[in-house]
Amino acid sequence: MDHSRREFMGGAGLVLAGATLVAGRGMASEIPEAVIQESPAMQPPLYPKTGRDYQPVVTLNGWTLPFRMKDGWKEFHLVAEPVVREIAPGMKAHFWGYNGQSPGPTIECVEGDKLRIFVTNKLPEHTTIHWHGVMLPNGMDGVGGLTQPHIKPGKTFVYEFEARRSGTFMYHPHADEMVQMAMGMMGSLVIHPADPKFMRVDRDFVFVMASYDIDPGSYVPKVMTMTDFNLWTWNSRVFPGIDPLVCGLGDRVRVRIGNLTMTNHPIHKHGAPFTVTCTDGGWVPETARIPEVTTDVPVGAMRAFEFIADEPGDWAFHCHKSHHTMNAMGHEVKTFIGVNKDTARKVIRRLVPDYMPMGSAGMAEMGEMEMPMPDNTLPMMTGFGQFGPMEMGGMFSVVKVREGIKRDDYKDPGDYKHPAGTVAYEFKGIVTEPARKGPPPSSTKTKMEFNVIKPGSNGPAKHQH
Ligand SMILES: [Cu+2]
Repeated sequence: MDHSRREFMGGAGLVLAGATLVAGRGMASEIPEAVIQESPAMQPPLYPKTGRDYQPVVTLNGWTLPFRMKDGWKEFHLVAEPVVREIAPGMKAHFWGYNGQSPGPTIECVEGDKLRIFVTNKLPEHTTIHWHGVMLPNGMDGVGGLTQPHIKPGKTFVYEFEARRSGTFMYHPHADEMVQMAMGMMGSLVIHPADPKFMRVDRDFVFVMASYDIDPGSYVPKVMTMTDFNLWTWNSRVFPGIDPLVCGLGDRVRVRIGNLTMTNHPIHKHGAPFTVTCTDGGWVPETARIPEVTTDVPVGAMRAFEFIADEPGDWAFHCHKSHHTMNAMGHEVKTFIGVNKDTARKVIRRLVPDYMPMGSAGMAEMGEMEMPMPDNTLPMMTGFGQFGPMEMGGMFSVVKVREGIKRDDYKDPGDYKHPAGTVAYEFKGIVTEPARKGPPPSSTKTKMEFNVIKPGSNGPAKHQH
């Protein structure tokens, strides 16, 4: 590998000539075909037809890049290019990505594989690819200016390295990095263990977390946003556009998560606890693993956790920062809890004629009604379950555990059919007033001026202070 690498990196921009040197074949076959994916639908796991055995991953709303074997090398072709990504039905974003989508396709290989990854730049500016967390020769690390010349628009570079260490990794540009990542350029890289039996699971899901700032009604992310993002995505999708994680009862399941947002995400799963088995640095020794229901994924980190899907149901799975399970429009909405809507409407409509005050009894009404919205905008709180509005958005999905799901079946099995007597229900008896010292807070006279609207009372509050 060392001498061929020297040939490849011998001259800036001469990588294609290098490829010819090694292969000695016609140009037509020098570069593997760049497979393009136009659909945001989850593609079935790609079982290896050649090379060593592994349990392939499933990329939420994504796909695995096919490779070809050539003279002992696994060859891939990534194309950095402008793409259109459906964030959820009803909203598309104009991103930069790889091979037709953002994030780019997942790259899968096995510990010990020799990888040759061709990267063609079809962006209007230069780029590179950094293989985040992967141990490789320094000159393959993809840091523009530091370890390689930038890949200019129209050029193709070649990265070559041996997959030395199994685990979950990511790839992203290390060139105009803030802009290119704000535009959606990233992907997952999974190196499977050399021993196909080591840590093998029945289902292995992977996604990267990314945040975007897209104004309601627009299509292109604001690339200079540093912290105040308004779309919190898994594989550049938000709820209800994120695939459910479909599991057969009793399956051993792994979920691999990479974080390329600018903040941490406490990832929480309802139902069976899980154990983080792999971090950025490698597999966690068994004695160091702790059972959890929430694990924090720091910025720039990868975590893989495992659980046994031993309880059927529709188990919520989400980031526990509650503003990360909402879509855009949340920031400008003021708090109206306790405000008299009629008074507020009259006052504000003098300035904004079609103003509609909301949220005087909480924001749940937003989950139920269809508000007029700009084109290409998702409701802040949305999604319907079998019992009503779910009032979610952003980083939210559902782990769907069912009996009798076939091995490679990832189709949404629909709503969970709860056994009789196992769903929370309304109490129909007589409810006594809670025992407390003194009158309830809503009827307490205070010096502060405010109107309280009691639940169920329409119009002006009865108590005017
Ligand atoms: Cu979060």
